[in-house]
Amino acid sequence: QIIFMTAFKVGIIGAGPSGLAMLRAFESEQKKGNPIPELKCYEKQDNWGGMWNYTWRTGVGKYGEPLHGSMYKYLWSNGPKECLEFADYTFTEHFGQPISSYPPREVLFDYIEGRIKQSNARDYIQFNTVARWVDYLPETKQFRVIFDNLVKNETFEEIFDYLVVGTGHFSTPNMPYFKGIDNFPGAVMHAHDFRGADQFKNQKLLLIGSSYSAEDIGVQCYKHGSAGVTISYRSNPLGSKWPDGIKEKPLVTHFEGNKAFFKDGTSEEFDAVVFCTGYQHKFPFLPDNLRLKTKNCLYPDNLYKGVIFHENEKLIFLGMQDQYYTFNMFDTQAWFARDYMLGRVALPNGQERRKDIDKWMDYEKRSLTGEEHVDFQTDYIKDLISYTDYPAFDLDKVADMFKSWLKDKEESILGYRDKVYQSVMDNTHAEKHHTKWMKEMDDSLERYLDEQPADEFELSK
Ligand code: FAD
Ligand code: NA7
Repeated sequence: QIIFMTAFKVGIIGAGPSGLAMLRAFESEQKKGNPIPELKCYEKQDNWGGMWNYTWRTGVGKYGEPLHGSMYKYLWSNGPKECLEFADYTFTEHFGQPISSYPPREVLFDYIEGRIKQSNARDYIQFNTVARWVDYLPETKQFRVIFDNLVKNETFEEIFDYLVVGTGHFSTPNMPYFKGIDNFPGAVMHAHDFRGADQFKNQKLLLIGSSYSAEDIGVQCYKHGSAGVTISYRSNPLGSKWPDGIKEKPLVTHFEGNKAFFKDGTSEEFDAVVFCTGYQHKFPFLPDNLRLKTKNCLYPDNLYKGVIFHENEKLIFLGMQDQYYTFNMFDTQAWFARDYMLGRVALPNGQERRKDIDKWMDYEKRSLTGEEHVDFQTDYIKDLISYTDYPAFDLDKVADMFKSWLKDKEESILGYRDKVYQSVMDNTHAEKHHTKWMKEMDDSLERYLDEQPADEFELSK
């Protein structure tokens, strides 16, 4: 087979779901017999999958690099899988049978890997290689990127015409200071370093923050036997119907020894503190003028269509938004970026791009509730899809599923993962998991695909 290359070179940093979506987008073009550019992808971990590639390590990796992973043992999808399903590779195609709507991490990793393994994408990826620094060369309109091959301990550089950054933004902790925390006698960590609930068994736990990490770490620790969980919020409580053993309090004001004091004047003793205070968008390899500067939101400033950097249109960012949609949103972004690089999507002038960005940012400002946020991201994806040939799917139905998911969580924060949904990609009805989520203590792929309920499984061991 003759593979035609267009005469330009694309560098991709990161082989998580976003970077892999970029490779897949080009691959689907190549399969049609169309020319694609020369591609190179660099990944600092020793495998693909990004966040879904679990690591037991904390702090730094084997080669002394800041560790990327923030996922933990017993992590189960916190949204229905039907909302993140790839349009060109369904769960049923991968597993050959219906599975439940909230699979554990290893199962989702297997699914991500299943799609990419069908292609020769691995040949384009250099693992254990970290992007150190990027320079833009205005004379040639190219990027010079300096990398370190961590295994060989060697530095090298590459030149690219387009640079795609897919390095994620849930890795570098945002870690505020609270007076007295310096002398707290127990464990103090950020959610990024949380590797599972086991170590907090029989402990009284304080979680600071009131978003996804606090909600899930709180519920996980409750499930796996913590003595009590208190969630401390800055703006709004999560407001779930908590079981005895989980409660919410306003923000911590300070600590004295193992005692935390709260804004409502109460105080309580704790064994451990986990900061669930979110993450920073961090790009230590990008110079100031190429760096995306944003907090976690649905439409970061300076990204045309959420992907093309406003100050330099040869720089592309994928997956930088806060996420309701995940894998299929990264796909639609990658397909858009591909068609833009191939010259099929015309880029409006700077003023028009600014106007478009402002329009979306205004829309985000007007979106206040969870349901409105879902509608926002649905409309964003609809807009992106309209430019490309990414397989169309019923986004309104996916939005409805997200809204039901929000209600399911409201009704039962411990039981929402037992609900099942229907795929909009191939109409498969998910099957209820053999064991209720609260009783399922084993999150392995092997156990997940086993047919027996928890009690029988225990007996057969
Ligand atoms: P990442 O998955 O973060 O991948 C980025 C990749 O870039 C990594 O492999 C990293 O090693 C690499 N990289 C970074 N810097 C460099 C560098 N300088 N040089 C080379 N490589 C580099 N989403 C869901 O859909 N469902 C969930 O249930 C869910 N749960 C989550 C739970 C947690 C605790 C976290 C943190 C996230 C969760 N997410 C969930 C969101 C998750 O981030 C996305 O699903 C997805 O992994 C984002 O893909 P990405 O490729 O953009 O980023
Ligand atoms: P998020 O969703 O960005 O939320 C961060 C939370 O941290 C949010 O509740 C913030 O409160 C809170 N925060 C931030 N700074 C502070 C300070 N200084 N004091 C108290 N509270 C603070 O991050 P998550 O980690 O929960 O979720 C990220 C992803 O990980 C997500 O996709 C999941 O699937 C997993 P605020 O509400 O702004 O007052």
